[in-house]
Amino acid sequence: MIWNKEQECMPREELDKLQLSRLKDTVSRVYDSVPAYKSKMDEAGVNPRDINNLADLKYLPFLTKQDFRDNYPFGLLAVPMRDVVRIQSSSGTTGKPTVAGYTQHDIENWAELMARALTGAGATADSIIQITWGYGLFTGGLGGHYGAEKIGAAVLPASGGNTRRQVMLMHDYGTTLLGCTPSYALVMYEEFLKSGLDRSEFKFKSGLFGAEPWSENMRKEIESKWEIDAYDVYGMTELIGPGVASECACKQGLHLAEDHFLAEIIDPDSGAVLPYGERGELVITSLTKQALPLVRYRTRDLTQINRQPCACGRTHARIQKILGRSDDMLIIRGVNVFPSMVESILLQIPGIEPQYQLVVDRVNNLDRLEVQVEVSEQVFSDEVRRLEELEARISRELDSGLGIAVRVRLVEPRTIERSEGKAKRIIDNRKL
Ligand code: DLL
Repeated sequence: MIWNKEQECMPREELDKLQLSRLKDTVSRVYDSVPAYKSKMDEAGVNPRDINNLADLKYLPFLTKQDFRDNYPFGLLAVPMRDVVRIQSSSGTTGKPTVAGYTQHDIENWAELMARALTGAGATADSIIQITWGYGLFTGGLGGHYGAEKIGAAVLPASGGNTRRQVMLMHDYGTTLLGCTPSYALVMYEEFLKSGLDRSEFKFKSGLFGAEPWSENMRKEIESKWEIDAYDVYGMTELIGPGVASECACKQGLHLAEDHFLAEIIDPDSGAVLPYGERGELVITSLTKQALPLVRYRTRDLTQINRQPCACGRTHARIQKILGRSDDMLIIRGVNVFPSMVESILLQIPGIEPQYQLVVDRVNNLDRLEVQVEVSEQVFSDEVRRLEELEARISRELDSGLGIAVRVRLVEPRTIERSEGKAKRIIDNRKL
């Protein structure tokens, strides 16, 4: 199912033309109305007239999180506050929150993009959509809400938390589609098991999950436990919120809304644009945003772009499932480790739960990675010898999969902290 065929299936040539005219407009607007962009561009010796085709984008300077900090809270806005109808912001775990502003037109585009994402995940006007991303300054809740309303579905604005009540709502109100973080979908599953309710009494068919990295094996886990189809949605506060890219029924990458965003992949160290198909950092330029246009924003998210035609008929390029953030990458004795790699290996081993944490310490000047994994109730009641065998097997598979020695610690069921939003996968004691 496709929400907006005209835009989502636009022939490539037309899309290129549309992108170029929108790019030129965006670059002129930021140059004329945002002093921070003007001074960066002047310093780099480029101006809007230098942008004559899409490849000229590479001459423009990058925008980074630091620019958001330097211009906190509203310095990057390209419209007067009287045109702003909404302000959202990120949680700001590493310093000041990142602030995003929206005009009415931006809000309408955002709803359109989330309508596309939800449609890709199977939503129709007949759906009952439970939004369990947090409502508030976080973009998940309201983004999902507006998209669901645009489709004409019935929205349950449950917001995050109170898992028991969430499961009750799902059951009693006949939720067909759930929007939340993938880790929370599993927390809800545990609660469902505890509830003693019968799966056949639920109408739950599919889920749209995002806001944190999750592996293909995590998808399988969620799909087989809940017996649903699980789809990925990507976004970030600065870009607009969720809906920048999302999966279709093929589940072979996330279609990037190319009529609204232009993507590049760069080498995170050198900043050089990488050849098509290589994996690197995603850099996004917005094409329609009014309040907070972004030119070459470094997302820190690592992925690759696929422009092969997709069987669903959409022409928009796909980004591969996000591997992780470059700043979530652990460097353990020189080897790069992402939590998503650990997750992918762990979930192939029977008897363990998709609940894990990476704990990094520095012992005698050497980094040590301990992976704590929950075992299933059944395995936990096994003999000690069996548990030791399982621990040894996990160690072996992680060692060979990651290329470094990892300590493994099996922990009791339900001991790793559950999150209602983004799961905390890393505890890095080296920084303390
Ligand atoms: O997480 C927006 C969102 C809400 C996306 C609901 C999807 C669903 P932020 O809090 O600003 O915004 O965090 C953005 O989260 O740069 C990625 O590192 C990560 N992220 C978001 N979606 C995905 C995903 C929202 N599908 C940051 N896969 C991004 C992997 C994701 N990582």
